[in-house]
Amino acid sequence: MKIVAAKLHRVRLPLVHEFRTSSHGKSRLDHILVELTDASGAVGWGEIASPSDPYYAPETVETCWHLAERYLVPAILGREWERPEQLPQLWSKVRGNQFAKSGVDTAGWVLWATVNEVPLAAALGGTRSEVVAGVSLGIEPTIDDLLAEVERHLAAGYPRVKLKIAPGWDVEPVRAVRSAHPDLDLHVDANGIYTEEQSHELKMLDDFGLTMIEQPFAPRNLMAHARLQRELNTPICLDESIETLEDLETALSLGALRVLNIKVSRMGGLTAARAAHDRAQQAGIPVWCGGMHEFGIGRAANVALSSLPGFSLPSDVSASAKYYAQDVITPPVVATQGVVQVPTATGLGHEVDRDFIAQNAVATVELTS
Ligand code: OSB
Ligand code: MG
Repeated sequence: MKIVAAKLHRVRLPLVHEFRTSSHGKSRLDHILVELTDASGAVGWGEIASPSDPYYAPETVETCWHLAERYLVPAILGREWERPEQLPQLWSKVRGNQFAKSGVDTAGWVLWATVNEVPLAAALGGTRSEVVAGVSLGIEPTIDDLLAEVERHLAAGYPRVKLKIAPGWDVEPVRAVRSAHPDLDLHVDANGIYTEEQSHELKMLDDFGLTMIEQPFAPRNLMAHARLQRELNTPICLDESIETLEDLETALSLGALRVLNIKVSRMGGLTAARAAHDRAQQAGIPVWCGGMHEFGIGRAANVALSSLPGFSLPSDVSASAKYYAQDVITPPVVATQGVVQVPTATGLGHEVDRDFIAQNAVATVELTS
């Protein structure tokens, strides 16, 4: 197979509900859609779902555009390849920049699945025909607003709720949600904002029967996570800390996690995300698929990944409608009682809406070999 042309589309969409984490808030997103075309004219789409600010990871939309245009796409244009796992090898000299790599890697997988006429999930080795979706709820202005958001998503049938926490917004909101919903599969995500000196509040959360506490400390501080895990019954889940398979290996040997959030974006693509799944499964660590408010293309890739057997916990693959009034794919991702069907159509499994992309694109570039 040979990719002969590539386009990058920077597409801007408003979020239907503003989202706030311990590090940032956002009401609209710019994601970069990657369109790869091979010599036969077949097309594969991927999505670079980087936030605009470097507060979750070091990348921004601008750095991703630069990396994709200048390094990643040029590394693969005109090169012969057989399997999508080979694409990351073609840009192996490029360090870091996982979000940028992820969009190009995913487009390669979708292209491969399209040409070989298999669904993306099957191409990855997925075994589930449906995946369970949870919702991730941001920090709300008041506890009443949060309770209303929880209520709204439980009414839609989502079986798991994750709450963003930060110092000053932790024990009280968790207590309120837990009192209202004693049996709910509930977990919290701190996005790395706590210091080890603030462990007291995290230890208080141990009494609420949470499924996990996600990323309490700074990403590189694996030692602090290992120390806290020894003092908690609640499993610690790592997100930002795990960008590579080597990170996962280190965290496993330190005992810094009992659950792993696998994000396609953060791992640098489907190739590495699947390898992380395989390694976690071997280590007996349950995994789930995290999200970055993806548009439909990245969201469909997350659904396909979540069909792998080790994804035993609900994933952040809620319906497109939780985020966007209209999506870049048709049909959009739909959840029925919190369950998303894994598409059986070949390739991405959804049509890509080129008109809608063109209407909402704020920049486009074409690259050829
Ligand atoms: O930590 O999972 C996170 C969104 C932006 C930055 C970080 C995170 C998130 C989410 C969103 O939790 C999950 C989703 O796509 O619904
Ligand atoms: Mg997280």
